Amino acid sequence: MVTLCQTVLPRIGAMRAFRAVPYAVCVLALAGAAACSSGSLQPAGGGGGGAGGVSATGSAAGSVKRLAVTVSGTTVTPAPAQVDLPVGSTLELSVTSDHDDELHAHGFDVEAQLKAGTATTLRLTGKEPGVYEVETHDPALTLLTVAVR
Ligand SMILES: [Cu+2]
Repeated sequence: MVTLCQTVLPRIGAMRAFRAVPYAVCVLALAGAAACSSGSLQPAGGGGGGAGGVSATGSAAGSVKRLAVTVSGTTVTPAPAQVDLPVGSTLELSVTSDHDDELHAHGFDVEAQLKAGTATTLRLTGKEPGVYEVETHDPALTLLTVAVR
């Protein structure tokens, strides 16, 4: 019996661990969906990198970065990524959607109405260090995250 226990128990343990994985993914997804009211969150996938298409003028604090994002249905172009923004610098974000929507920059407390086909520009100046989401509400999409450092 001792041999049986020794061989069976680890297998059960392994199965439980395996079954726990979809749960963990689900909880993360829920946490992401609820992020709207939380104000800030940790970056999803490691630091570094900026969104494709970000251009910067000047250097470090006081500079202006520009980023144009297009929303088509539920597709965000360029794909959502993290943009680093030094404290005191400004991100000039231009968003064009194919439908009316609400644009919300967490942490900056900036909201704007998106009109289908018309570019809306937000100027986000980094003040409090943190990682903030910029999203739409209808449907709820994350356009990018801004890491103020
Ligand atoms: Cu929001």
